[in-house]
Parts: sequence; structure tokens; C-alpha cells
Amino acid sequence: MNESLGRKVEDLERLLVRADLEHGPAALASSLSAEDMVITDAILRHKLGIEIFTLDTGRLHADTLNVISAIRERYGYDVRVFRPDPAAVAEYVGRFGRDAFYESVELRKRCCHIRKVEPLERALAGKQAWITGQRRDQAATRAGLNVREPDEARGIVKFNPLADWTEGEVWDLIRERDIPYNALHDQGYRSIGCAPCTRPTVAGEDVRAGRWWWELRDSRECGLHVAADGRLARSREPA
Ligand code: ADX
Ligand code: SF4
Repeated sequence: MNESLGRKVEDLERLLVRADLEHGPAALASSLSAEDMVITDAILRHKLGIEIFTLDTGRLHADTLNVISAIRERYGYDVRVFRPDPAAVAEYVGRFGRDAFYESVELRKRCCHIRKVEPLERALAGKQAWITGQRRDQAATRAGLNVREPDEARGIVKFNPLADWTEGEVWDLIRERDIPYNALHDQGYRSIGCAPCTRPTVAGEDVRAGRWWWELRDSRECGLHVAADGRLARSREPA
């Protein structure tokens, strides 16, 4: 491993230990994609007390769900799975149609709210800190991301330990440590969300070009990382 990546890995591990000891109970929100697997590996190889959960929206690819078994096989750890409220899903599907998210940004955000945002609230209940795999260079909306930021809406701390990592560094570590990963990444998927809202990207496109690709760039966030009052949760604390 080159020196610069080695230093980033040390920083990552140090930050996770701190999140566990000083900000626990803490949890990693894992979408089961490459970035989250780098963090998962660091948590589980050091047997930290950080919980790892995923939000199973009911619309994920089978390959994404297979990562849960891969984690169990490799590390003997059962990822905690949160699912949407079945009554809320049934109401949306009955009123608007299962795939109504293609019709408008409003209906798309409503679907994300039911399938991701509300389950996230349940997943974070009782937690003092949460950890994400977001990186600054994933999107213009993430350029201001800090490694540590206050989650003001919830009154807890949010850590984005890979904020300054590049996509290449994520993959270098995955190869170096033979970390399990979502098979879709080998089929051109660089950022992976729900199956009907994610497509592979082609050369020259940006990392998140395959997410909600039918929408304008600025609306392409699912609401997990937006403050409750609708503002983007921006950092005010230094790293
Ligand atoms: S997002 O718009 O779907 O949130 P992205 O896929 O880039 O964007 O994910 C960014 C981070 O949000 C992930 O690293 C992870 O921490 C969290 N996240 C996204 N989707 C999920 C999910 N289904 N379950 C748990 N965490 C998730
Ligand atoms: Fe619904 Fe698509 Fe959002 Fe998944 S990403 S919750 S399917 S709108």
C-alpha cells in the first residue's frame, strides 16, 4: 500500500475508534457499496462496537442484498436490516403506482422518504453518532463535506471518514485487503442505490450520473443527508 493511502487508512481507523469510544453508541449506515465496505472492513477487523445497518428499501438489486451474506461469511457479522413501513409502501403504491418516482421529483422524494428516510430515523434512534461512506468528489452537493459534522436535526454527530478519499483509493484498499464488494461494481455501476433508480455509467460520466438519471443534477440526493428543515446538512465543525 502506498504511503498516502496508508496514512488515510490510519486516519480512518483512528476516527472509528474515537467514534466508538467517545461518541457511542455509533452506527455505520451502509448502502453495501464500495465505500461502505471499506468502513465495514475497518470496523470488523478491529472488532469495534459500532453497529452496521442497512436500509433495505424493498427495491434493491439481488447483488446488493448478497453483500449481506458475504459480510456474514467473511466476518461472522450480521448486518442489521431496517425495512420501510409496509402500510406506507402500500399506500404509495395504491395511490400513485409502484414506479411513480419516474413521474416527478416530488413523487420520487416521497418514495425515498418512505423507503429510506423514515427507516433511517428508526435506525438512528438512541445513537449518538452515525457514519457514512460519502466522499467529496462524488457530487457537487458533497463538495463541502467534512470528516466530522454536527447532525443538527438529530442532535448527534455525523462522521464521513472517507470525505477526502478518491474512488481510486477506495478500490486500491478493496483489492489490497480483498474486501468483499457488490458484484454490480464489476458491471459498470459506480454508485448503487435502488434497482429502478440506478443504471451503470459509461466512460466520461461522473460517479453519480447513474442515480435518478432522468432528473436534473441538483435534485439527485435521496434525503438521507439533508437536514430535517430541508437544508443540506453542511458542516461547521473542523475535521
Ligand atoms: S444516497 O443519495 O443514496 O444517500 P449514496 O448512495 O452515495 O447516496 O450513499 C451515501 C451514503 O449514504 C452511503 O455511504 C451510506 O452511508 C448511506 N446510505 C445510502 N444508501 C443507504 C442504504 N440503503 N442503507 C444505509 N445507508 C445508506
Ligand atoms: Fe424509491 Fe427510487 Fe428512492 Fe429507492 S431510490 S426509495 S425506488 S425513489
